[in-house]
Amino acid sequence: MKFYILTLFPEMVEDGLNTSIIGRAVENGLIEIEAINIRDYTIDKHKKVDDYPYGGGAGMVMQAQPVYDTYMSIVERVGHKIPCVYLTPQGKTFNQKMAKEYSELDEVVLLCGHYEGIDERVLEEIVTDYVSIGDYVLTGGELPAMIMVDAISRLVPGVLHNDDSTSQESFSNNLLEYPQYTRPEEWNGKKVPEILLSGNHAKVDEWRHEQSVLRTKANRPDLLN
Ligand code: 6GU
Repeated sequence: MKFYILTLFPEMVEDGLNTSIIGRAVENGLIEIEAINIRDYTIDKHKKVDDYPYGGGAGMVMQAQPVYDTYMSIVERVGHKIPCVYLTPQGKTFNQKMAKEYSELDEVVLLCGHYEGIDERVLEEIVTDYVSIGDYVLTGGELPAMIMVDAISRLVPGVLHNDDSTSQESFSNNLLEYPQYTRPEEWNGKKVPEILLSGNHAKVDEWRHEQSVLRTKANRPDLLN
């Protein structure tokens, strides 16, 4: 799967995604991440990419031309249009189901806005999906784009060594995950729950499911119908 990230801060995205599991997935060729600087496509002689909002108001708005030309440079290079996600607090809230759906695409463009947003006319031309990562406001779409890349990439086959580890995890069955323990058996006066040492897999599964339900009731009752 290939991610094209359109941003004014490509190094932020590159630096944030070159580590750990995602960095290894890139090295192994399972995913590809190309951060493209929108400023490289402005035709303004001072490399300007934003201007004052028509109608007045605070802040600056990113202009249509550089954003459009950045997206079209990809379309021309690959020879076809690619789904384009605009990261915005006004979008649909990102969740595990959406991550799974995006992980089945071959290519996606993630468009990161900054300042007070992007000229609506170019959004109408190129954007296919509007996505938010939650009900709070960030200074730009870069962190949300990185979050999407992480959540999507780990569902691409081969990225996690244990392909089964995503089917049991939080949200995939509308339950939060059960607690985990590792050695030592006793730490700080606290013992690992006895059942986990029993070797009885049916009992362990039953206990874990109970714990998942208890956690979900306590922390995320909205997930239980
Ligand atoms: Cl996608 N962008 C910005 N700027 N703020 C956000 C967001 C996105 N999602 C939640 N807050």
